[in-house]
Amino acid sequence: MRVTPVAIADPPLRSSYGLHQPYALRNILEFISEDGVIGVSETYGGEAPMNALMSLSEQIQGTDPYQLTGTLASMLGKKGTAQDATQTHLVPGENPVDANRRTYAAIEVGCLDLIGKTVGKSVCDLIGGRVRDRVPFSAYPFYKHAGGGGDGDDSREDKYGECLSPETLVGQVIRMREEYGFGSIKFKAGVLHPDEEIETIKQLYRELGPEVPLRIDPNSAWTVETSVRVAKELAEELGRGGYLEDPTASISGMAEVRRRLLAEGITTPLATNVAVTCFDDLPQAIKEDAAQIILCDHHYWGGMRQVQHLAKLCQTFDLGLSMHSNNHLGISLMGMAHVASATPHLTYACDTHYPWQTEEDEIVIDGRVPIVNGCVEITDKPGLGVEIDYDQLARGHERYNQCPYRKRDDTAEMRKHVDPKWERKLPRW
Ligand code: GKR
Ligand code: MG
Repeated sequence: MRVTPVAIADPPLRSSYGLHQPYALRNILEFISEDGVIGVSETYGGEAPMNALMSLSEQIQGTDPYQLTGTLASMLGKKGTAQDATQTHLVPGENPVDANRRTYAAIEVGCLDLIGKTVGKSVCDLIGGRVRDRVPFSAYPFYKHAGGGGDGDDSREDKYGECLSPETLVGQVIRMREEYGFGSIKFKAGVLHPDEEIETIKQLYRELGPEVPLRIDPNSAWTVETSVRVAKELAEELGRGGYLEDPTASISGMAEVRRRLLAEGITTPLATNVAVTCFDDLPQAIKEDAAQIILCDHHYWGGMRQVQHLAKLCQTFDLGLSMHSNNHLGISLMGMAHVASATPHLTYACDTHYPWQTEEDEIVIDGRVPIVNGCVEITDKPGLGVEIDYDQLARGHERYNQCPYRKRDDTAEMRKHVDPKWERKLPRW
């Protein structure tokens, strides 16, 4: 097993976590078989995930990738239920509760790619078979400061400019749709006053019409009161196949929002990747009707097959399923697309940060994975269908060595560039 940390330019995007650093971090894994076949995988970046993977290196040497579930399954067993350790107060990828599941997932995907490349089959066909050849993704607009990411001589073009108002956010979405053809929109909120964010959704709705589903995700920045108010004001706009994502913190907070909305006749579904992050969270969430859509992510739910188990549970309990994302490159995008392709009960387009990254940072041969008409196509290529471009990987690693970042810290970045006293306050409004 080889693990290579890379840094990829990332624009100054805002969320309730703060501000994105000029580089997002990823770890790229390679699993090399005795026959010299290489399976690849991509996961959260920086030092801690890399060390966690490297600590298993000896255990993995000589392991049969077909037996991986048995060999390393104990990593999935660790339970975590402490409320203060959920995703609410931590950036994704920094949650101790799912650390083992993240490590396991990265290994599982690499082994599946290795097996697929060895037997000449696509990963989606190894995990049950594709139910769709084109996987739909949604646009993921963010409020942002000016700049395209990267630092100094390594700065990237700023395609979208500063977007800190409803009008500029709408402009960003129009450009993204022109370039990628996205059929639905997930808007990252929790940054400006809720009235501005309501206005942003209203303007998007006016611009795009009722055929384009809209979602809004403030990452728990609102009180129950504000969440209810926003949902009421946006009942029409979010009600057309969209959803309200993690408006407030915790399973019980979400449940309270749901109760109050239903009492007022508002049925906009609530989605979550913050209040519910693992199987242990499901019993309470289902019992309290806290979320009607679960946002899966193979990177932290413990891999592709765990996502398929989650999908089955969602179907059983009449919950929708969609997919969450963090900054990523093409290997992760293909991982997401393959598991989505082999998951019948996926009821909404997945979200992806991919448009925020650039060709210059992509590490797969032939460059960026195309998103056409909002979809990623699953071909018949073996494994995940991508191979590493080693010159590009070396550049990404060099960038990692040169940049000062070793973990994601949106608060520190916010203090550096926007407000030296900034705190992540939940709820803020
Ligand atoms: O990239 O700032 C961000 C997002 O807020 C990300 O960290 C979240 O994980 O995409 C996310 C979500 O909550 O849906
Ligand atoms: Mg979210």
